[in-house]
Amino acid sequence: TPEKFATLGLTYDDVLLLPGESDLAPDEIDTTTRLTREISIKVPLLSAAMDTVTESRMAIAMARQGGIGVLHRNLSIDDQAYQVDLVKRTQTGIISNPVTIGPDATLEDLDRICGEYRVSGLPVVDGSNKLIGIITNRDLRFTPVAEWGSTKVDEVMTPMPLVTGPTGIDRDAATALLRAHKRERLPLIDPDGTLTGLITVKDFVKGEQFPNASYDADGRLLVGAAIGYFGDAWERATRLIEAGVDVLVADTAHGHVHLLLDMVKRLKTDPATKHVQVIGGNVATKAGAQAFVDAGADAIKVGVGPGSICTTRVVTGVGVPQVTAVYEASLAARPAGVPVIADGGMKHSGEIAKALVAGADSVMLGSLLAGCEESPGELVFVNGKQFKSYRGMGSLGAMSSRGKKSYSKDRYFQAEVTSDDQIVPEGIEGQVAYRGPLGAVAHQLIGGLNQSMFYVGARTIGELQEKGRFVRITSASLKESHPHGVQMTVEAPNYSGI
Ligand code: RVP
Repeated sequence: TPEKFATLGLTYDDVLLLPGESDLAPDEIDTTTRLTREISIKVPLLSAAMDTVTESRMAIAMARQGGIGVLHRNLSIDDQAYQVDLVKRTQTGIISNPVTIGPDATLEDLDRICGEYRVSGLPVVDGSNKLIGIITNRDLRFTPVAEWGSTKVDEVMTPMPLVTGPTGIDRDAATALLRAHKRERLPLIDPDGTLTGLITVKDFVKGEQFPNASYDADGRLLVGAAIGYFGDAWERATRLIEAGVDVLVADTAHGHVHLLLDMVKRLKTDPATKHVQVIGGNVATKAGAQAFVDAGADAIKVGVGPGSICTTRVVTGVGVPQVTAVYEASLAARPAGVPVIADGGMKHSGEIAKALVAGADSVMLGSLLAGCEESPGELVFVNGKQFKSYRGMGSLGAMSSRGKKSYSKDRYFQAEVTSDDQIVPEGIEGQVAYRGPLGAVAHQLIGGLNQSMFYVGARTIGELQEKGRFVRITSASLKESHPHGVQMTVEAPNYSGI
């Protein structure tokens, strides 16, 4: 019989990385990593599939920084597919499928669509998608708001002929045209006048501002989306694929479950779905990881209970300390060439390198990103300080049917209930300090990782994984690691004290 007690479980605070011989210059360090079997990203960070962390705004921001966002699934299939669509249409060199408006729409419609997609102007097309004009926010300015509901787009748009480019134009030619005509937008058309794309100056410039951005083969931002495995899960998966999702993420608290493994197998064999990358999870053992390797998953997500808002280990007594869990999973995943994602339990940047050395290829973050400008939810003021709400997907609030329908209960094996007292939560609801835009937060996280790599003497993530060695520490050492004996007077941008 197998032994009753597994090895001692270790987590981030139980270990430190040993410094190693290093002859690196800062610009030599490369954090590019494998997200899945087929997708690489330049920054090994994912934002969590949680309704207080990742909707389209966060996903866009994450991809621009070089990571990827995983859209949560606590919303209808339509809404989630729409979020995928928002990301896929955003900030690319050439928008191959631009949002458009018809001539009979009102300025009110225009204003709403521009707000939803965060764009400042739209090509105007007729019923057969022929370009007939262009309309921007500027055109709105000369019409009083009171008249927006009754004014039609074709009354104020700039009609054809416009400066346009041919479908398939290259970057240099497009830049030259925009420059020569001092235009901000260049619609692309076929010889018969059908709109096929749009280039905006803003996107061209942004491309330069975000040198690490994660793009698909068509130059669109990468995006992931969470799926379950009960009920309409298959429909959700196929609709997300239609909307252009790059990575489907099996989003469950316990992934070592036959129904889910069967779903991954089906996704990876069905001709309609097998081109999309599928991340399986969550697991915390070698056997769990092996099951996903066997099912054909393109990456495996690890973490049972480490999350900051998670009470699974307390409520159920089940879990594996995260460093051990990642290490164990990697024992099955690494030989099969399947990347590992360490999900949950990160409090500071230092844990990213620890996770990678333990065997992960990237990490998923919840609490560290929930305080960003781009996460869903309003800012709240408490005693003059700014916070944003952050809750577990297994919390009462997220699983409750009060107010909005909960779509993600099956993450925690909870059936439909008629009242909230039938729910057994595995997470809590809370708030985290407001941290400003993701750009600044990511800068600290990536900067911290770069420093880790310098200390270890690793030029690449592969070298970090190979060279990195741990020293196990005591609780006295942990105290020594944190600032001690000093009252902090200034808040550091990368240190929370907890
Ligand atoms: P953290 O980064 O420590 O805040 O953890 C985020 C992770 O916690 C998520 O990616 C998810 O795996 C897990 N989670 C989300 N909800 C809950 C819960 O309610 N227990 N746990």
